[in-house]
Amino acid sequence: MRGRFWLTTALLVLVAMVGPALPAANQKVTVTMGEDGSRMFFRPAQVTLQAGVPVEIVLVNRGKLKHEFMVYARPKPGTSREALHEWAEDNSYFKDLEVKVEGGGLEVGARELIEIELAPGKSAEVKFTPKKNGTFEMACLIKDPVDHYQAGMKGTLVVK
Ligand SMILES: [Cu+2]
Repeated sequence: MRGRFWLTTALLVLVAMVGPALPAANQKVTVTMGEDGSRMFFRPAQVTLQAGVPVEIVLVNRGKLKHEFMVYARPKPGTSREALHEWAEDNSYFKDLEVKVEGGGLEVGARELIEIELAPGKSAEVKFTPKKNGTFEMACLIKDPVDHYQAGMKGTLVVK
């Protein structure tokens, strides 16, 4: 028992020492969605990814409402809220990308997957390799029972 304890400890120390120095083989980010009083959120509201490196985004819906995850080019100034959903679909970051979604009992692999919806309490893993660099908007554009976007469900996704 004692030997195993020390072996485990030694391994953990080794991983702690070597880990940060190694180049990231892939990226993993958790984004939580939910409501906080009358506000709704993505946490964190800013996510930074490295282009060309496979990423796994774990989406967790901690709320009592259904939420969705969309990523798209920042809307042109003057884009109305009414026009935003169409803008988001037309300018989706996932266009021409192979995106795989696992979780909540569903597994989908799709090109041009535009929105990922999550029922309350569910989580999903979204896997893709970012290609385009830049600053993008992430949002939930659901309007039931109020406008989630206006309640604060928007954030920034940066690809470097
Ligand atoms: Cu939402």
